[in-house]
Amino acid sequence: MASKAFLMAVIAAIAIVVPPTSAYDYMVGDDAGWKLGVNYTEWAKGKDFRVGDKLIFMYNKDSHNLAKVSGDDFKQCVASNKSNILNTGNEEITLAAPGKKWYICSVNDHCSKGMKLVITVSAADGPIPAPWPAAPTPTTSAAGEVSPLKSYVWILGALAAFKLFMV
Ligand SMILES: *[C@@H]1O[C@H](CO)[C@@H](O)[C@H](O)[C@H]1NC(C)=O
Ligand SMILES: *[C@@H]1O[C@H](CO)[C@@H](O)[C@H](O)[C@H]1NC(C)=O
Ligand SMILES: [Cu+2]
Repeated sequence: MASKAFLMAVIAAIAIVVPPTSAYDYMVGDDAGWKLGVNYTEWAKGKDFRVGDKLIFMYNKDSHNLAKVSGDDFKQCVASNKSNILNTGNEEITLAAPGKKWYICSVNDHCSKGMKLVITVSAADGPIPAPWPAAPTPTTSAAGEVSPLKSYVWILGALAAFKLFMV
């Protein structure tokens, strides 16, 4: 029973600590932005792209552009659909659907020199569904009354779990 109460306390603590998941903005290339000389495969490594997240491409628009391309175009480093070429110098692209996404700079041979990015987008994190779990029904004392001590112990457990979670 004690372990069940502890588990409930942990769940309660998680419900408090974990904020609703929110979309994340990725500055492509971090401080370097979108340019020659950055390894965007390395940059993308280990990142968990989700639907709703944003990719921000910052670049010198006189030297570069940004084209969303197909997997085939990506391999060949061409942007065959010219209407998918952007050139404002600051593109914010919201990842709208799961799957692979391919981006290149189609200026000269920049793509083959490394201005190319492929990412895999996963479904959005769902919101945390369960709010507060019901406190475990305190066992009644011999007198048939709820022991205030037991409620106190449960709160302490929740606080302890909270601290553990924060470490
Ligand atoms: C870029 O980084 C990836 C992953 O770390 C690596 O496999 C690849 O060889 C690098 N490319 C270049 C051109 O350095
Ligand atoms: C080119 O891209 C535009 C905009 O995304 C799209 O509407 C159009 O169908 C595409 N054309 C071809 C030939 O794929
Ligand atoms: Cu370029």
